[in-house]
Order: sequence, then structure tokens, then C-alpha cells
Amino acid sequence: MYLSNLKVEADQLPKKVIVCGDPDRATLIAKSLEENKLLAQNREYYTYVGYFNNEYIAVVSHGVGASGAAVCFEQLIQGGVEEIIRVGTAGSYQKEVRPGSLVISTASVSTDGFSSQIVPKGFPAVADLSVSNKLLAETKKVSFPIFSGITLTLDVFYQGVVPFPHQQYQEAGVLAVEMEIAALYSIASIRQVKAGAIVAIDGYADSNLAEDYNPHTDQIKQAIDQAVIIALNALTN
Ligand code: R1X
Repeated sequence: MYLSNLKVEADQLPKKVIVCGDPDRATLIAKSLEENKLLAQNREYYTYVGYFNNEYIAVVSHGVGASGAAVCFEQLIQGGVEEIIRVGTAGSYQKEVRPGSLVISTASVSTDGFSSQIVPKGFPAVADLSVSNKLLAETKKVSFPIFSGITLTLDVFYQGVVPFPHQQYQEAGVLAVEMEIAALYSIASIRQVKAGAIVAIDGYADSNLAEDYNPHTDQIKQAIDQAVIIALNALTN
């Protein structure tokens, strides 16, 4: 089967995949794979394969936003992928979840439009328990500020005339906000594959987030690098 947006043949894909938003990050992650090879690049979707811990895996970028990312997730699953871990960035909803720390998303609030168009209202976007447990087990091996709990998926990066829903979810204890995890978890549930996610916190999410947004600091880079190591080991151990 030819996966037309990824521009990859299904039989080239392994069963396990790391996904991330940024194509450049996929290129960087791929450098830590042995015998790494770029299979294809099309639009925001860059697909690398190689070996980590002697296991054949892929690293694929999905771009920004739930609906574009969903095309990537669906085609990976059509290609036979059975386990997906997202590594990404997110804005913090809680004071103690400081920039530079990591969050394992055990579930995501689906405030995105995409999820509401593929599953009924109220359908939970949850990580696979075994994947979350593997990610948590890897965090025990590193000394890094790490949290686990609920994140939120939003479509909007720049606020319009409708206010952001941040405050109610901060009060409800949601840890962080990003733009793709709910789509990943909803798709994984209905297609019956495993998914999980770990994100590096790149700032506090308030109404000024977009203006103040700078994920290109050394501190954030270190956090992303740490998240990548945790995800690669969780996927292959
Ligand atoms: O998930 C969010 C999105 O992919 C986090 O960072 C991107 C926006 O810059």
C-alpha cells in the first residue's frame, strides 16, 4: 500500500514510531538511530527509519495542528504501525510545571475541532496505559522535573475574538496545552493501536503566550532532548 501524503510504501514502515511536530526535530532525532535513512519527505511529513536499542523504528514529523497531524497518524496506522509516541512541546497551565520541565500526557481534553469530527462528544482521549507506564519507568532513570497527568489540545495558537479557555482548565488541574495529542489518542483508540506522549514545557500558557513564545532557548532544547531520550527508550525497551 502506498501512503500518499507520507510518500512511503507501507512495507517500509516498522511497527513502532516516534512522531514530532517539527521536521527539523525529526531529522535531529533520526541522527540518534543506527543505519538511519530518510525514506521520504513531503509537505510537513518527514519519515526516517533506523535502529534504536537494536529495534527497527521510524521517526516521522506531523506538523502543527490536529487535522494535519491526523493525516500522518492515520497513514502510519494504515501502514501497519502499532505503537506511536509523540514528542513535542507544550505551554504550562500550572505554576509548578515550569518551562524546561517535562509532562507525560496520560489523557488530553479534546477542545480541538478534529476530534469532535471523528468521535462522539465525551469520548475520552486517553493514552495507552502500557505506553504511559513505559514512559514513566524511563523517567525514574533521569533527574529532571517531570510531571504526568492531563493535557489539553487546542486548535488555536493566536487568540481571536473568542477568549482562550485556559483559566477553567488551569483550575481543573490540567497541566499543559498543545495542539495534537487529543487527535493522536482518539485515532489510536478507534483504530486500536497504542499511543502515548511526552512534551517539553516551553513557556506558560496565558493570553500572551503567542507574543512571548520562544521555544529556541538552551533550556527548552535540553528538555526536548531529554524527552526524546525517554521516548526512544520507552518505545524500544
Ligand atoms: O503542539 C504545539 C504545536 O505543534 C506545540 O508547539 C506547536 C506550536 O508552535
